[in-house]
Amino acid sequence: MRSDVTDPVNDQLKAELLELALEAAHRAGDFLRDGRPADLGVAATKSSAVDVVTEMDIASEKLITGLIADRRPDDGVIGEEGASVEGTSGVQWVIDPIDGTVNYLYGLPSWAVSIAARKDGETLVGVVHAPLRGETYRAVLGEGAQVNGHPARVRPAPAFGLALVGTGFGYLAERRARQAEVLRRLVPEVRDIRRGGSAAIDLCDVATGRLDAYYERGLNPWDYAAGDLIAREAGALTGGRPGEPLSTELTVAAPPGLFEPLQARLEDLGAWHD
Ligand code: LIP
Repeated sequence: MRSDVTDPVNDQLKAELLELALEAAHRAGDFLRDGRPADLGVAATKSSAVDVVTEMDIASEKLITGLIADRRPDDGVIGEEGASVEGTSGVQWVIDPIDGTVNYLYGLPSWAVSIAARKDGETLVGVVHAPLRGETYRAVLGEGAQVNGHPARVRPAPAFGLALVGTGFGYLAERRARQAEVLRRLVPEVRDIRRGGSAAIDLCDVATGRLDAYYERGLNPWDYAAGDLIAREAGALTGGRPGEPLSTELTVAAPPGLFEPLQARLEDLGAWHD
């Protein structure tokens, strides 16, 4: 169904999914903000010694998935900390209970709860809640993007050399070395680089014009699912390599006019491979 065609059933579903995503994100965000232990430590590691999980990541995902199971028991779920439910409704929730975990561990403010709902593989609803920013970003497919209830729009594309570009680095040292090499070539060609530590927030910063562009290799669906929709509904183009959708291989987001040259330059620099 084209997103610009009115479909009362789909509209009702999108409204229900948005309401649940907002409630879950705010409840998890309040828990994470107010309940962060002063002595928070690393509960476990994943792909490397610096790919960390805290007790709060696990508890946040449990809170979110419990609410979804209670309200929509037939939906599927995937979450960064292991949530995996097949579901039968065709709706799948994609959850990052803390995007920016290392920031959260260190007490830095740039972290968020990221929740997306997909139907038959298409993202219908995305919510990114950043408690320490006091901001909640949301989008519904075909209905625009908002930050704290106000319309979110990308900044008009600047010349390539005036672009403020966000990026990030993976948890494996070999990949970080390769990403630094790409960055070494790119940084003299743009205004400047920002590395915030949360892909979801970086994508929302593109959506609100706080970044001109963002790219990163190695993200997982839970990192980008909600922020991708928010950025697109705010006027950005998103993708991976030329002609490809965004993926773990490469995520690129920017307004038209900047997206194309940045995507081409990243292709030239081999930003899509280790
Ligand atoms: C993080 C991403 C960030 C990336 C980090 C990490 P996490 O997700 O949001 O953009 O650079 O390496 O993957 O692990 O905090 O959910």
